[in-house]
Parts: sequence; C-alpha cells; structure tokens
Amino acid sequence: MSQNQQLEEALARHPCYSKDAHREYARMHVPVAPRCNIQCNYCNRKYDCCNESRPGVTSEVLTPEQAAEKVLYVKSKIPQLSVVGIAGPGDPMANEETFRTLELVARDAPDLTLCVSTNGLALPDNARRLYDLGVRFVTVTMNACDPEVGAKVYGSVIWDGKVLKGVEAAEKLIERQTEGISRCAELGMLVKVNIVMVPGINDSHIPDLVKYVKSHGAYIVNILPLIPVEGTPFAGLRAPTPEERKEMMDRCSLDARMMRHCKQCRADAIGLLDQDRSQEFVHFNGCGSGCGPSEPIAIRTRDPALYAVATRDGVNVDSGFGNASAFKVYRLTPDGPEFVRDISVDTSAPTSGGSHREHIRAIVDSLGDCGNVVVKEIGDMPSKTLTNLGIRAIIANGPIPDALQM
Ligand code: CLF
Ligand code: SF4
Repeated sequence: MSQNQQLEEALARHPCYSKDAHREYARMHVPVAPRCNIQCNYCNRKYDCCNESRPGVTSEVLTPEQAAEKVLYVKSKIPQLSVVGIAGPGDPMANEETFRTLELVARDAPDLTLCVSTNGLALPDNARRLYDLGVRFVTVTMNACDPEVGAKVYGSVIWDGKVLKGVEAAEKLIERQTEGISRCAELGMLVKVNIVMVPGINDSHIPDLVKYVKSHGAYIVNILPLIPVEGTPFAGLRAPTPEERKEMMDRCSLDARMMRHCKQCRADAIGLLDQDRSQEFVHFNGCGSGCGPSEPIAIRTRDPALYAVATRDGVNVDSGFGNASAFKVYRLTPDGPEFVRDISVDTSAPTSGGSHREHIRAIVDSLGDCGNVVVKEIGDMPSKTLTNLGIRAIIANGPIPDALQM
C-alpha cells in the first residue's frame, strides 16, 4: 500500500478528523506529558491542558512504559480502538516522555494511528522527529495570529530560559506555531488547528486566523468554546453561546474544513468520542516491565508546577536524594518561584544496605504531590523509582533561585 493510501485509511478511521468515523472508532489518550512551556490565560495548571481537554478533571500521569502497557490492555478490551493520542496534561512537546511513549506504542501496536496535540511552541524542532516516529496527525492550538490579540490570551511563554510576556511572548509563540504548522504540513502530516473562542478577546479575529492557518497548511480547524476556569485570568469571562459558535464555524467553513463534533475530552480519555470509558481503566497501572497487566493500583496525581528542593541550609540545593533530610517545596509561576511548604524526612531508616529501598520509598512518599524534585545528585535506583512514579529529577547545585530558573 502506498503512503498516501495508508494515510487515507488512517484518516477514515480517525474519530476526530473524520466525522463518519467518530461513532465507529475509538481513541485513547495517554497522559504522559505533565509539564508546559507557556501559560494560557484560561488554564489552571491543577487541571489538564484545556487546549485539547475539558478542564476540571485531573489525570493521573503515566510513565511511557505504563502508557504503552495500558494501550495494549485497552486495545484488548476495546477492539474499535484506532488512535492513540497524547494531549497532556501539559504540552506534549515539552516532555521527553511523549517521544518515548510514541516509540513504544509504535513498536508494540503498529496498527494504531498516532496523534499529538500541542501549543506549538516546540513543534518546529520536533516535527521531523514526530514524523519519523510515525505520527501523521498533529493538532496545534493557536488562538491568534496577531500578537496584540495573542497578548490578551497568553500570560507568558518560556523561551530560551527566559519568561516572555505580553506582545513579545505572543510574537514568539505565533512565529513558532506558524513554522510548526508549515513544517508538519510539508512533511505530509495532517494538521488540525484548535482555536479557543473567547468572546471579547479573539472572536472577531477568528475568521482572519482561520484564513491564516489554512494558508500555512492546516488541514482542518476546530473552534472550541472557552470554558471559564476558577483561578485563571479568564475566570470571569463567558463562554460563547452554541449559536455564536455555530455562526462562527459556518462563516469560517467557507475558508477551511471545520470539525464540528469535538467533545473537549480529557487528557486520559478512552473510547468513542460520545462515550468516554476512561473511568473503567483509571486505576490500570501495569508494572512497566512489559509482562502484562498487574494488579490495578491508584496513581497519585502529581502537580507538574511543584518542585521539591533538597536543602539542609534552606538556601542552596545541597543534598543528594538518598541523604536528603529536608525539602523546600516551591510552585513555579510565570512571576518566579513561590514557596509552598517545608518537608522534613524521617532519617532514622538506614541510607544503605537492605533497608535502603524503604528509606528511598519514605523519601518518595514524603514528596506528596510534587511533580519534580531538585537534588545535588541521585542514584540509578531512586532515579528509576521517581521516573516510574511520574516525578522528574533535576540535578542542580548552589542557590535555590538559580536552580529553579528553568
Ligand atoms: Fe486526541 Fe485530539 Fe488526536 Fe483526537 S482528541 S489528540 S485529535 S485523538 Fe478529538 Fe477530543 Fe476534540 Fe481533541 S474530540 S478534544 S479533537
Ligand atoms: Fe495550560 Fe499549557 Fe495547555 Fe496552555 S498549553 S492550556 S498553559 S497546559
């Protein structure tokens, strides 16, 4: 079968890209990507990325190995499964775990179609990599092509180690999104552009935006309604009415193909678009060794914005993971790190010998919902344990503010 025929066949079985497929074929999201590189004004990081997900429900975070194993398990239970997507809970391109997951799923379930959804900031650098991993369906959420409008939608963009804000942030994001869309389209991938319609902010700009993304290679456009979320700058704004949204889609359908059956699903959604079955599988967590499903266990939700810093003097990152006696927890915000709490570790358990594993376990348990740990050094075993639990280990030294500048 030629590559074009393969793509057409995958398209006919993609429940989001093809309306006819959505009652017959199922998709599964694997939540392997907790970190994000921008801040949208409608997003509360406690929840899933709302560029492609319904906010208000947090997902568990899986390791790539757990995700690949879960895919095989779900595939055995839902024969209509045709697409595996990565859509959060943060931005897939800001998480190396995305690529490992795609690699594992492509290896273990080559008949499934791979799909990715991103804010686009890191897409240009990764388009070829995605293509080489077999991804042919990419969604970019783009809410403006005019930086003045974009500045109202995005609080900040982390670029080249700096936090950009306002028009400068929007300019950079738009430049990268445009390049990412073009590059994916040139490679032969089908690009869907999601636009979050925010009345009074970007609604009057949407027709121009649709023309813009179409001219850069978008295959289909999905106009999503804003869902105002507590604790965000857009909490007090209203969602567009169904009539306003329909009118916008009708108007824009003259310029681009419109998706009209989106369900704004969770980053761990599973099943037909109209019939989410994720709760049936929420506690599935294979052992990660590829030996098949193990006993279901609950996975603690980690907050990707929380950083536990190993420090004895309270000023510097000065302890290795295995001998840490105290951590300071910070939340990383666009305005810098905010202190959250202290953690003291019970150091009575031996740090070597047979009880070393329990000692490490005790430290891990004390980290609670932290998605990241910053330490001077870490051994192979604890590092693997953290990875399996969805906690990122960062090696750093010296003053805490310097270590948290990422
Ligand atoms: Fe997932 Fe998105 Fe792929 Fe579909 S969802 S990554 S393209 S497999 Fe689909 Fe869900 Fe709407 Fe997304 S209904 S939120 S459009
Ligand atoms: Fe939130 Fe990042 Fe997704 Fe924007 S791209 S909605 S900030 S997780």
